[in-house]
Amino acid sequence: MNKTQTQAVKDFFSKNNTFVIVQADNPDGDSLTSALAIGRIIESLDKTAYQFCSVKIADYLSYIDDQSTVSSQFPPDFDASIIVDASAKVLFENLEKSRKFGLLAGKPCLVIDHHSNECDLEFATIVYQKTAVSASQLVAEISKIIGAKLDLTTKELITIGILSDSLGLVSEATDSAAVRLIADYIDDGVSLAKLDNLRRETYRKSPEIIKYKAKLLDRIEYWADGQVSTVVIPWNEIQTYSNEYNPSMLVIEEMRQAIGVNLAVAFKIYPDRITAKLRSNYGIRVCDKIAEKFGGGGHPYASGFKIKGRNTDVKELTDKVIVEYLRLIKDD
Ligand SMILES: [Mn+2]
Repeated sequence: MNKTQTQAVKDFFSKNNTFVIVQADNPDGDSLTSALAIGRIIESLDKTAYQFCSVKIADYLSYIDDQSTVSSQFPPDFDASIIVDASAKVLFENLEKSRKFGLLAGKPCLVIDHHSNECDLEFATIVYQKTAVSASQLVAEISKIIGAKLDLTTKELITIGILSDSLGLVSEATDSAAVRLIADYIDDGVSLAKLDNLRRETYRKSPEIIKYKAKLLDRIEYWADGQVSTVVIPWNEIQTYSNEYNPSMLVIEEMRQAIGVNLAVAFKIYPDRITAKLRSNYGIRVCDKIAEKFGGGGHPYASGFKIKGRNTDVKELTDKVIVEYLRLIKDD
């Protein structure tokens, strides 16, 4: 951040009074906590923050405080918008479809993101995009820039966001700044044990979901001499189970754990699209590159993409992903 950008961030918060905070169509823990944290910061400045997300926040995030403020209705009026944890247009399809992009376009818009893609939201007026393990960490940086004081709940939210995107401070993108920030927050009263306990409570699954997990595990397939594992989740299962638990998240970590596996991919088949979630093991930095090849994005060890249309054959898609994977590890 150079001086001009820092000043632009300060002006953005001082000159506007009513903000809409926007999450992408696939909100995760970090997206939710960064949105809620920046919302609380705005309110601490005696200004108004509306929370918008086009989809319902998943049940597995229900332990995160404050989320009842997130609405799928766009506020009638606002001065400026803030987009958190995303900067790629493809992640805002619902917003685009409902023509809400037009409402954002005429006004100042701050993007806060830690993904590696270049921001293609052409209406963004300030792009605060940096390498960091989570967007929540960048929210903490912004609070420093504008001199806002954070209360305990806001610090807890930021901590949850960092822990969630860094998989508990062990992902490769976890830097000392993230650890230091959390250390400071612990001094200020944040309890990691309390936050982890809350998270674990909501991770408990119903017996039906455990049974379904067994089915998914049974359907895992192995390719490329066991280096790539895939699972396919059809639409009827998405409909039945998604509300309680994201089917891919139910098995993808276990898929990655199998001996010999470098890359795990979970495909979900929707009526009008196929989505893929990718996870790779330490040292196999391929996920972002594979996802980008198919129009998606993410991080070296975790990414996703989406293919629109009804006619994509998942087996053909699997083959293409494997070809790309083999090409990338050969290049390495
Ligand atoms: Mn994130």
